[in-house]
Amino acid sequence: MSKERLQAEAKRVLRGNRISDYTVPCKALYPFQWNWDAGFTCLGWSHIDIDLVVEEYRSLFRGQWKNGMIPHIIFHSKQQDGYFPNASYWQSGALDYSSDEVLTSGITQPPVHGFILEHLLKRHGNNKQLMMLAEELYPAIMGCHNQLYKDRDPQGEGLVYIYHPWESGRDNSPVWDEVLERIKVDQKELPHYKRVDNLKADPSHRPTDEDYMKYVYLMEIGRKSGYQGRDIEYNSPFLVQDTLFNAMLIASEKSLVRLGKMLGKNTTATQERLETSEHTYRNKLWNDALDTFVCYDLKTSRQMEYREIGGLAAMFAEVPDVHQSKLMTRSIAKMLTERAFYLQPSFDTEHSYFDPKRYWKGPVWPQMNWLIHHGLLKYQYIKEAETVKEDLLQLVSTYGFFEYFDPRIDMEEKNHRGYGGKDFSWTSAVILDFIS
Ligand code: 9WN
Repeated sequence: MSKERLQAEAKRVLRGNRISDYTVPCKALYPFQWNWDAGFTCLGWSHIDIDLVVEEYRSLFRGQWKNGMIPHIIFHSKQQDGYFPNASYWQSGALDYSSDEVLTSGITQPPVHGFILEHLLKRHGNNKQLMMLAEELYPAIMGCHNQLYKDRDPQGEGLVYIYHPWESGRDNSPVWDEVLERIKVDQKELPHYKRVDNLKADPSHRPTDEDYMKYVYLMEIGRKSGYQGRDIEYNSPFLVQDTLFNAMLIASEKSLVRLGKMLGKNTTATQERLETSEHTYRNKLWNDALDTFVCYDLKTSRQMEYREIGGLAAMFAEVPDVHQSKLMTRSIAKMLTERAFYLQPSFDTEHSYFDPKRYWKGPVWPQMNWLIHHGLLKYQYIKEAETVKEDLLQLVSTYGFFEYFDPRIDMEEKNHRGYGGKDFSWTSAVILDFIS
């Protein structure tokens, strides 16, 4: 497909997913506004009409809680029968620190908005409307970061925890398996629920029923604790310092410092907090045997030793020192040269848990590879960054705007390698950002 055609198709997909003043990730599968999806989606809208970026962000921040949290789903639509878990399951509307304006879920997602805003400003030459948006959102994004550090960093280390796999953005990555295995739960102890995700996408690609039951169990812990505070720390068996989540937070904090300076704000406290975060991330999460950053299980006080896409995202936040970045890029470059796989798959392709079709257990995700591309550029790995970008353009132009893709270059079913939701917003958005 020519670049012009690809661009036109990407715009068609985005417009098709727009519902009044917000965008759904994919109509069939995810019919509301998702937190980090909205950020990536704005990358695409910015190449169509800046007004739509402003609207998208205003819709998202209507869902921000008074305590600062930006929930992972904003339920703008009242029609919720086709989705589980919907707003009546989360029951967060009654909390006096949730949003007064719109119903939401009770957990969050990787905090991408600081760096997305800065990227948009750079991309569009400090466009006046975007500057005004940055000024408007700066306190709200700062409020979100403040809440994370206050509520989720009990030892004041500069790393925040997540307490649900959905907060990581990589829902059923094999990284979470060992924690999930420790959870013993009987379906009868949980409120009645019925999954719908596996009716709308190929169930063999989706999380198993057993895993899903544990997701519901962890949601229950959040619900019973009002989704905040020390109860979660005591009661949740899942308490993880996630590589991706913290990398996104650090990258957004760095952007807030630079934006803050442009907007005439005092950035001293943020800079100090950043120093601690970077130092802890670089030391506590680095794994010498794997040459990458790994997540940390706060319940067992152990690293979770897997090579996967979350650790690589640290480059986007410019956390690795030069030595670490060399070691990390060596494995990225090896993979790109051997050409057995497209771009960066979500999980270690040599590990027995690697599954090229099942959700976050191996496939290639477009928005993750946008992060990898920019991470490589930040360390001057220009050739590798270009390969990642060209691979993504090729995958999407050949197979369509899917949620995620089979990473194997050599596979039998060559005509079909796009999985999950079709006509996906962040896929079209990162394509637009790459080629516009
Ligand atoms: C649960 C919307 C979201 C993404 C996540 C992705 C998937 C939902 C699900 O879809 O999560 O939030 O049902 O699996 O894992 O990263 O934000 O696109």
